[in-house]
Amino acid sequence: MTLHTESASLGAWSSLGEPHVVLSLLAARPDWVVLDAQHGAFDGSSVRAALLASRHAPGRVPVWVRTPDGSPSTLGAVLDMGADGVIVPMVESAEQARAITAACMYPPQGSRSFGPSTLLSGEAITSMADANAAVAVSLMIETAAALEDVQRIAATDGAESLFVGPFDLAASLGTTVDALLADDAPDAPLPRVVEAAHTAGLRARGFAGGLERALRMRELGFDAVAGFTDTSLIQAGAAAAVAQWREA
Ligand code: 3PY
Ligand code: MG
Repeated sequence: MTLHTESASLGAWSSLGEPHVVLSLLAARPDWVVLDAQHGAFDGSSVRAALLASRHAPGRVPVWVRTPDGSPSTLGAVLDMGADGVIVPMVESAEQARAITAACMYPPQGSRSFGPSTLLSGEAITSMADANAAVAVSLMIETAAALEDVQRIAATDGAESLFVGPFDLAASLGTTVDALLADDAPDAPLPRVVEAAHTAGLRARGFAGGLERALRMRELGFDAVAGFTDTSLIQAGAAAAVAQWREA
């Protein structure tokens, strides 16, 4: 069964915490890029530097941040730095999801505190409503509890997408990523998340971290997949060079 449309987008995932690496990824013109501040090396200063650098890259694409948590202070700080979107890990309930989107939106939609520091990046906030409309909030579904509540989580006002973390989800369900990806029964975990997102009018996004898994996720109906990471590209390139040297 092939559900994907040609419009499914491909994202790059950066863990290394280095603006130059982000610019190298952007040079390949992916559809979007994620800076990983949960498990990657990005901290406040490297997120700020990478966001500023990426604004001046040719062919600007959205740059998102996967935050370490969903606290209002973390989300507000990253959005003030000019992130186009946030990917929030370990969302397990609709209540948690509502608190996250509220923290990302200025009143009346939410309770984000106003900080005009995106002026530093040369982009003034024209109005709070425009700023709210420009922010994309993606809620990570990566535990058995999140899967149980996935329809209510998807119905959260202000969410742009659900974002599957297959590695944590497989661990939480006591299975493997390969088994998760192989299962396309309508009530299987990944089709359930895709269906819940689409029914609520959200995008289904996810982490693949490799092209083969990314293509499979596209087949399963995902609209947007992070298909490669800076670390895996370096590891693959280094391994190929070493192998070529030893075989020659
Ligand atoms: C997961 O697969 O759990 C992720 O969070 C990907 O980074
Ligand atoms: Mg995870």
